[in-house]
Amino acid sequence: MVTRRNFFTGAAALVGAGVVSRIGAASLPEAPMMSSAATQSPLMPPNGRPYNPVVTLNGWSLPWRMNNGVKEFHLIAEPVVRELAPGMKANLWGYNGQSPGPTIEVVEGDRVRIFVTNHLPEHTSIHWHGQRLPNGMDGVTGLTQPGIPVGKTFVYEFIAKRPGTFMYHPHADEMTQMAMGMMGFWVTHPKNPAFMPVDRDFVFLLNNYDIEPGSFTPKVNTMLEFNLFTFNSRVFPGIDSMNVRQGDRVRIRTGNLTMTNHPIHMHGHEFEVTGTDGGWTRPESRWPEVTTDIAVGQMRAIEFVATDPGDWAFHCHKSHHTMNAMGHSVPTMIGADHRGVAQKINKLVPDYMVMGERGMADMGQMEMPLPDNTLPMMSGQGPFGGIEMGGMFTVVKVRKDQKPGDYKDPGWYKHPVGTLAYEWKGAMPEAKRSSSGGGQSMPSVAPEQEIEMTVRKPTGHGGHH
Ligand SMILES: [Cu+2]
Repeated sequence: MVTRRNFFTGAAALVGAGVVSRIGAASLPEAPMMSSAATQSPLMPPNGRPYNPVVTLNGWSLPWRMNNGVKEFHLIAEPVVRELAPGMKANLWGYNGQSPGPTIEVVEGDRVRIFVTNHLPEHTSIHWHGQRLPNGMDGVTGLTQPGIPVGKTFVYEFIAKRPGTFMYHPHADEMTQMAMGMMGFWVTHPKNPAFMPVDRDFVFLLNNYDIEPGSFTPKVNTMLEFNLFTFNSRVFPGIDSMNVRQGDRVRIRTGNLTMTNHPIHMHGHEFEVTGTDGGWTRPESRWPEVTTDIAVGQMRAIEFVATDPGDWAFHCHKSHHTMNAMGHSVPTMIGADHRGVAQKINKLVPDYMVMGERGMADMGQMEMPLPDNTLPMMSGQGPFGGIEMGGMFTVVKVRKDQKPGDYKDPGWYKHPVGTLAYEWKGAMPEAKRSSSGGGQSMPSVAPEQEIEMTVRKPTGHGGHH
């Protein structure tokens, strides 16, 4: 899926010759491009010091070249089309063909040189979030450098001093550029590969978009009312599962570049926060959790031993963040009796559908026609029916027979006999209810009673109610 773009045939005329000669390179390193949004196999280091590579969820790691002992990377900031899930594409800005950009993996002590070519319609820069580096390499437009002009290439060079978990993003017109998806992951591996070893090491970024159903480009001025909450610019059911072998020690690293915090929750296992963007946590500072809240701008590395086979949900615990674009502004109808009402409304609004009188679950298979480029609010089929989730949701699949180094989806879990919730088919005991006289029970309303209600045709988006 990686294609290579030769700079002497493509954008050579755009490259500032002065920049290249200043660092003495004969040419720019080639810039590999990615055409797929699928999770790519880990990039085994072909040269340099050895390390245990990470796996980027629905992403990839950027190949490099060695030039006199310096690891050279080439990022191209450019408009991209990102598939958010099958059925929905978005016009985003990113790097080397995708958004987020590729993960950069280096080893503690590496001298790193990153060429950044700007193919966006406005200036940009890259800030290397969390890194120890010379101040002039910090990438803050106006403060430590001028913005990289359209068509130009800048060079960042520093020694990756501290091992750990980092990210990169522009520090130039940030509101627009981050709302459009400009971001990427960075891992500096320890020079001793035996330091805090794990069997699987997954990375991804949390991001959010406001894309009107039927349109393709995020609204960049949105401050709070986002309608798509993503892991690495994918929404469920478009997010790959994280597939591990029973007994594996698993690390999952996440960074938050949305506009709100996300309590990330894992089923079936306890984990510990072993690292932040500030470094590894001291072992005596850790405690067990099943949910960890990640604030805006923070990164967290969590670790657990995958002891229990199964398909374990892994998701943000804010319930609106496990929904997709449609439906956030549908009025609540639970408990309202619609009989007769829909027919009356249909005379005025022919395509009106009554939704939600028994809850919202049937919206997973909502039959209201969707605009062309959007997703139902809750979807994804599991072995037992609709999963009724969207957004920031995926599954950690723990399997006895998942081979080391194999990241392929093993399919749905087959539950051993006697380990599955089942329907009770025996006699039902008489329910004992306390009689009224105090308490907060709601008076019941007979269906034939008049209920006054206002009805609004659901719109795609327009705020929460
Ligand atoms: Cu969330």
